[in-house]
Order: sequence, then C-alpha cells, then structure tokens
Amino acid sequence: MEPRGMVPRGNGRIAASGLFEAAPGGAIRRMSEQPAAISTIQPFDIRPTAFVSLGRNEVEGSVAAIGRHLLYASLILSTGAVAQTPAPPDAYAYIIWPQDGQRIRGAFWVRFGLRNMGVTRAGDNAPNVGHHHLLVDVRELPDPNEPIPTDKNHLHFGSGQTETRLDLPSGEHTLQLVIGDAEHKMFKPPVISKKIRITVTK
Ligand SMILES: [Cu+2]
Repeated sequence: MEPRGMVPRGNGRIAASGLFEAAPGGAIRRMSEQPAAISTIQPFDIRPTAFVSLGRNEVEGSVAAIGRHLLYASLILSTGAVAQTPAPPDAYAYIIWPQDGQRIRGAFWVRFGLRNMGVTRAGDNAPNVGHHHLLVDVRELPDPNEPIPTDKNHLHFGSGQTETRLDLPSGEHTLQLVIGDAEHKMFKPPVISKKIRITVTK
C-alpha cells in the first residue's frame, strides 16, 4: 500500500510550474492563476516523475489531464461550498424535555429547543432558519454533505414542528436533535443538541 501522504503537497506545485515553462499557452496560464486549486488536488497525486523528459505530445496529454483534474477540483470546491449552509453564530439546539437520564413510563412528548436561529418549514431558503430532526438511537451523525436520512431513527419535522410524541419499546434509548437546512442537510458547523439517554418502561 502506498499512502497518499507519502507524496508531499509541494510536488504538485513543482510539477505544475515546470509544466508552465515547457508550454506557456493561454489555457495553461489560466490554470496557473489558480494556485490554491492546484495545491488541493491531493487525491489525484500529480507526480513529478510524470514530467521528466517528456516529449511534446506527452506533455500536452499531461496538460489536458491536469486541466481535467483542475476542473474536477474546482467542481468539488464549488459544490462543497454550497453543500453546507453556514450556521448562525451561537445557534444552539437542545431537548427541553425529557431530561438526560430520565425514566419514562409509556408514550411521551419530546419538546424541541432552539436558540439564536429560527424554526421554519423544510425548503425555506431564508438565512438563519432550519427545521428539527430527532435522531432516535442513532450512533453517528449523518453525512454533512447529504440530506439527513428519513427512516424510523431519523425523524423530520419539515412543517416546523417543535414537539412530537414518541412511543418507544421498553429499554434504554438515546435522543438527539439535529437542525437541517432547506434541503435537510446539517448546517456548518452542525447545530445539534446534546445526545440524551432515557429509559422507557411500560
Ligand atoms: Cu428534514
């Protein structure tokens, strides 16, 4: 196995600058104006050895490959930028009821708390608002780049609800609130409550 980390970051830049000297065309010049993009193409592993004593055609092929890599990199960067909605400063989600460690008999209401941002319906793109999701017995937070799943463990409250009634099987359970944006994705940084543990009896 060859860890990606073995190839130092700087190699990409060295290879790229050598390339610009070899064939300083207009297209290449445009690429050279994106040094930040070049330095982020780590997954593609541009290796300096690929540019040692290359013929003209090989150089052009490599230029095209680098161009594609840059395109992919900028696509990744730009979609990454819109993938997550920025959270308002000091946004804070919390479960009002039940409390951590509580023993509950039968079905019960869960009350959702949210400070320093607003509750709205799903699909609302207004700034600094979101809707609640209640994670029941979920071990790990959802992928921040994907909509929060919809299943019996990930409950969406896309009408702007701030409470729900749960009827869980007897035993220990965890509850955690996660605020989602218009597209049901977590904010950045995530606006999540503490995960509480409750015990349900019948
Ligand atoms: Cu949702």
